[in-house]
Amino acid sequence: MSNRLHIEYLLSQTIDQSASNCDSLLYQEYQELLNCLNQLPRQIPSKYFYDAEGSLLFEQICQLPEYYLTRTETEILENSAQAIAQITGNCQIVELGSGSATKTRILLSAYTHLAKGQPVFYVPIDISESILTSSAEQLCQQYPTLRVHGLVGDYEIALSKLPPCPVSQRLICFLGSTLGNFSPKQCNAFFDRLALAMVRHDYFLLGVDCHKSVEILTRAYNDSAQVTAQFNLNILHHVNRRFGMNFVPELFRHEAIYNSELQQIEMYLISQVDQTVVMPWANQTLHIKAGERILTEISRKFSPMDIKQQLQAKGLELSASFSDRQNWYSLLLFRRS
Ligand code: SAH
Ligand code: AVI
Repeated sequence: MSNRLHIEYLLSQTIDQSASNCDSLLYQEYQELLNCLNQLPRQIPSKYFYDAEGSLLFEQICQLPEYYLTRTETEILENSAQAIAQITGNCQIVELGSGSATKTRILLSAYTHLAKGQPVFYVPIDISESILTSSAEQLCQQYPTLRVHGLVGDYEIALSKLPPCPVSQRLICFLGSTLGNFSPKQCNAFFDRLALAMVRHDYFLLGVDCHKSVEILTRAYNDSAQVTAQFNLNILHHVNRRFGMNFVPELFRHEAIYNSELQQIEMYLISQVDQTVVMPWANQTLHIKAGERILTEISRKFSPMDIKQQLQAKGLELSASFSDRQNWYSLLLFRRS
């Protein structure tokens, strides 16, 4: 199996606090976090949800009755994977934020079937090393013709460092409505990077959560088993460990609200007391007041037509779109012209 599985690291995995490490990605991340925490409202980038524990909690979220996104996208993929493979033909499949790649298996089954015993090339990219390596190993076992080249790191960086494409085109997948975690400005910058990474006739498969009632949306992010609350609080454990900070997660509570003006779920951690948090490498102390909120995630909801127009402006044409019966979720296939 080892010659079919290769894992590459784009991020420094060790925490080096020395001044000589100022140029490292980790130090840049620390500066970014410091800037975010000093904004109003204070923020923590949502990529820090995903340490090993956070990835497991996200897997639990995907099973929750209130979190309709995963099962709806799964249903759409089951109904459309063969058609997608037929449209694109054999491709190198690149997946941004692949996670456990559970839904991706539906696509991989369609592509391995199409390839009739020839190798299928899969490039999963994820910031969470544990989930990426375990899913890559499982996939190699499940699909004997699969060649996996995993990239551990930020998918925005990875887009400019993709391994060579051994077949005539790429299919870049971005599932799970992870796009919704970008602000409109970040989304626009991401589309620019994406278009730059693609060559003529490459494909882009995007899964997005659509507008729907506020009740359904707020329930999905405030589940009765409190798994989303644990997921949200885990971000503090992760930044403590990663950057030597001393947040006390027990002094915060989870809240998710729908902002109807911006059409997005906003997830916050609300401080229950006045407290101070030390940012050791910057020699800075944060004074967080009781009731003050830290924004940990936005989850935007979309109209497929808006996305179509935005990507058209970047040179990507809509080839096909798939939805569920209630139009709660959309799977959009684009081609670079
Ligand atoms: N695609 C899967 C997982 C979605 S959860 C699904 O649809 O179920 C979002 C995934 O993106 C997580 O696995 C997380 O670790 C990863 N992720 C989040 N921010 C990232 C970043 N900046 N770079 C790379 N991966 C990221
Ligand atoms: C990964 N991302 C698309 C999820 C979402 O729905 O925004 C993360 C999540 N946050 C809370 N629940 C799930």
